[in-house]
Amino acid sequence: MTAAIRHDWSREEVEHLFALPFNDLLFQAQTVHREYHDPNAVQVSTLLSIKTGGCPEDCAYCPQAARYSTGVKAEKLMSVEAVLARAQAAKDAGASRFCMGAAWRSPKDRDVVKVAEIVAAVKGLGLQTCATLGMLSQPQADTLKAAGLDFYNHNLDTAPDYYGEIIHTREFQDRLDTLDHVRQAGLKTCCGGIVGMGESRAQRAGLLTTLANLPEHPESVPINRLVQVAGTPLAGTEALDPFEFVRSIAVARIVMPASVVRLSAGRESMDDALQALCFAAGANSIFYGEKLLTTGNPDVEHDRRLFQRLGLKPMEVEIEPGAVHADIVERADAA
Ligand code: SAM
Ligand code: DTB
Ligand code: SF4
Repeated sequence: MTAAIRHDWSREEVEHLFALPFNDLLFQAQTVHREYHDPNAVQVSTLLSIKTGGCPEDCAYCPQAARYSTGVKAEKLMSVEAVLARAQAAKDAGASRFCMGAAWRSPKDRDVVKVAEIVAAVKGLGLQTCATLGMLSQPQADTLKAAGLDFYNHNLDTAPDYYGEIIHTREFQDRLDTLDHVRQAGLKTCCGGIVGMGESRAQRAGLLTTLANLPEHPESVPINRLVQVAGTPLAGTEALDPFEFVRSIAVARIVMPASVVRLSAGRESMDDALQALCFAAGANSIFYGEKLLTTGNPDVEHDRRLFQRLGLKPMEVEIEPGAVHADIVERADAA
């Protein structure tokens, strides 16, 4: 019987999944994975920080918050031409989605106009587009959709009852509101969180329960393992047991069967065996390319070799046509 798409998970049920013997949990996750996905296909996204650092927020994990001394220099929004060159390189290297991140609490309307131009141009290269720009109003989400944006990434980050330990400059409800605007605009959602921030297992279950009980499961669910960056309040947090990370992936797979679950930040410090376990637990997406936003990621040669050794192939994705304006195409040609 195919696993149902449910939105009524209780935290106790999800905690029970976390507590299963490891092999039983992986078997269940792998079974669900095969019902909904090709188990050997992995979606490949490349990230680019299009506006780095200087962020007014206080997210305790983040190297881009202006208030922490992390060595990240604040930069202005990149030009369309500069972003296009990076997007083309990502496409040439084999990525099917290009994800653009900006260190904003929320963009100004004039920023959204500029990002919309960037999105339309990247879309014109024949890539899926994703942006993560902070909180969005409904009209801002609508503008990005009209420009050809496919996905918007906005994470819940952690369980509602741990959120106050991590971020004080905006509320959990603000995140739910942005996700609502994104869905209303007809964008696909990319929404997940971070584990290894000192939360309890029950709180990891709380994060995944909240994600699974959203009005619609996010199409893409990034599970990040905290990248500890010196200067952030979370630097020095006790490292999460690697098997607990695999369990988090497996539980995400089980509670959101049709979603693409991304083995997201943190891969640089994982060996190949741990990553293979994550794929076996139901992860079917990665960030590909030497850099995430400001921190490192495995190099592409290593990932190609890993795919080869595991018999994995890049997931074929549908690129929906975008609204491409002639002047943007001209710029792309010139870049
Ligand atoms: N400023 C926007 C926002 O916060 O919504 C967009 C960019 S922000 C860097 C995107 C996401 O990256 C965060 O929500 C968080 O989940 C993830 N992230 C940031 N720093 C991280 C770290 N050190 N380790 C793991 N994930 C991290
Ligand atoms: C997500 O869930 N993880 C990505 C992406 N969405 C934007 C970001 C990871 C950032 C890791 C820290 C850095 O490189 O700055
Ligand atoms: Fe700013 Fe986003 Fe980093 Fe929070 S996660 S400090 S909002 S860039």
